Amino acid sequence: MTIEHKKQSLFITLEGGEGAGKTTQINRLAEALTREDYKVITTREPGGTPEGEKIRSLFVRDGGAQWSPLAEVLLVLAARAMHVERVVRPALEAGKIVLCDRFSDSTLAYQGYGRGLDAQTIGRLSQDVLGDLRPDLTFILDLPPELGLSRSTKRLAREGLSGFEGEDRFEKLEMDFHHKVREGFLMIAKNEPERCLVIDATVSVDAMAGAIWDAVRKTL
Ligand code: T5A
Repeated sequence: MTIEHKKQSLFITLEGGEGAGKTTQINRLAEALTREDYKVITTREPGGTPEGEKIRSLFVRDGGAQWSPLAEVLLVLAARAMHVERVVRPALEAGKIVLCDRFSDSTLAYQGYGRGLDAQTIGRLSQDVLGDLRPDLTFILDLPPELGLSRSTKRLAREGLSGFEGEDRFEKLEMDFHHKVREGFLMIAKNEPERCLVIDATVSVDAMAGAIWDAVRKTL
């Protein structure tokens, strides 16, 4: 017996500061959609392809490196170019739902609002990589950075990772940076209310999953 999967191409991104619960919520959403017979892929940035994962390690794990904000954008865009071409576009063309842990809003929030690179430069450099591709729906998981960082630190400790072994590069940067990133995400949501939905990430995993599922169901 062949199982008929529902065909619907939809590009959903989850964004937010460190430890906001993106990975947890992507897994919950993928389970819910799969139960309803949608074809789903989950992926992440930086990363999503073998080449992109190499850039992720350079970018995230190399705690000694002092990349300039422009160099950081070029690194994430190199990974994104591979990811869009090899993973995201083919999956959407095949009628799948793509759930992506971070995408272009992270570049604007971290390198733009956080590190001060101007939005126009980021937009211009991103243009050839993205073409007409934009997420259909973006969840911005919002919480005070102090809470997110304490969740991330606990997770890394549970996994036995610390120092340069863990993906802790940005978590070492000062709180002021994380506050700017949070404000950046909220500004993005304010500027594009038809695409972005802010989710309170201070509540339980189940409550967050419920709010996300309600919004996705309306879009399907
Ligand atoms: N970056 C990325 C840029 O600077 N520019 C870019 O363009 C891009 C794409 C890597 C870094 O790259 C930067 C941003 C980042 O610094 P990442 O790995 O996605 O990005 O970074 P993190 O946000 O640090 O990833 P985390 O895995 O730490 O956070 P998640 O995925 O948001 O959270 P999750 O689900 O792993 O949860 C963290 C912990 O909290 C618990 C979980 O069980 C887990 O232990 N938790 C909750 N606890 C209580 N209540 C809830 N509601 C909870 N939800 C989850």
